[in-house]
Amino acid sequence: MNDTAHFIVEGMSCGGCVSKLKSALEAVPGVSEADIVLDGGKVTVTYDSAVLKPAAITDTIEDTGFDVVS
Ligand SMILES: [Cu+2]
Repeated sequence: MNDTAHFIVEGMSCGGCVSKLKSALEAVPGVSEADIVLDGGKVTVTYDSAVLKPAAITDTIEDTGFDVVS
């Protein structure tokens, strides 16, 4: 079932960071879409909760080099 998770992420400074994180998130099995707003570091991820836990999304964000604030 599709679920949506919201994160505030620090460390993105330009469009390159946004596309890097978007591609990393959308490459995770179970993630269907990642919407990222650079201003404020707002990240919204649509994912299948039967496949993936939100903690795995947090790990992906941190592994890509950014900090999850909340
Ligand atoms: Cu950048």
